[in-house]
Amino acid sequence: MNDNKELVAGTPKIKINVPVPLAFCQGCQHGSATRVIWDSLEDLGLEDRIIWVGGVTCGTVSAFISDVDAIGPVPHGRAPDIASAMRRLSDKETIIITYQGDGDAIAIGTESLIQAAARAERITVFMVNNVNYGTTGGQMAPTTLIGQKTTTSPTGRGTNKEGFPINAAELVAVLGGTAYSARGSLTSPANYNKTKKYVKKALQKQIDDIGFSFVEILSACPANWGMPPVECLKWIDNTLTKQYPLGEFKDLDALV
Ligand SMILES: Cc1ncc(C[n+]2csc(CCOP(=O)(O)OP(=O)(O)O)c2C)c(N)n1
Ligand code: SF4
Repeated sequence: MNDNKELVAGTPKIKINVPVPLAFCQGCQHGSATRVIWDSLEDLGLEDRIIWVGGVTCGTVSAFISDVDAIGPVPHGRAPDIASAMRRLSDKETIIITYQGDGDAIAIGTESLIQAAARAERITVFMVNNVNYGTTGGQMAPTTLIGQKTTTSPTGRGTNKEGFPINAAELVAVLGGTAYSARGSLTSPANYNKTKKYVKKALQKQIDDIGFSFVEILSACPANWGMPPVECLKWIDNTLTKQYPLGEFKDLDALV
């Protein structure tokens, strides 16, 4: 390449290398959520130093479609526990991440997530929040919006019996062991790039040995939301972000 030219695009190093079609529904954003993490790993030169712990989610498949070292699906909700054990058994050069759904991370796995953050485990948890249990047919999750219809809240989530949504990124941010917490979306190139910035910062906290890091990624689930993919993106921008605002909730250079 001519020395005066800067490479602004190219073939990704981490590629999908399975000879079978992927299992995602049309317009599902697990693919984009995976890619924003892969992009960030490549930018930081981490693709050969990572272990990807796949939680139980439609996105579990992301763990196995590239050459990135991965295990999973691990028992439902327990990815932070497995990742913590790996952290303690690995050298510092190894980067340990989990890729989880919202049901995995903040329903069945709440205890594992919160305790890993409180212990300041040097791991990075990515929680892909599509406000329902996608894999099993669109049941209500702790993240489901008030009034949102799901297969187990057919008239809309009420607050009397079903309670209130959980904002994981804000919740994790208040824990002493958390060095970084943020929430991004993937509804536009600008939002993809912002989310990528959050993902890279979260990984950097682990590289710098500062503490636990967490990124929640809002993600469309057209099949269970009953909307065409483009409507899903608008719904995320106009409705979902009212309950789940985008941005950074904690960014520490050292734990206090
Ligand atoms: C112990 C246990 N309970 C229940 C299940 C069934 N199960 C599989 S995936 C899933 C929900 C996953 O939802 P979420 O984490 O939100 O990810 P999504 O599929 O929406 O990406 C459930 C309940 C299971 N696999 N293991
Ligand atoms: S059910 Fe939802 S989360 Fe699962 S693959 Fe389909 S669109 Fe994606």
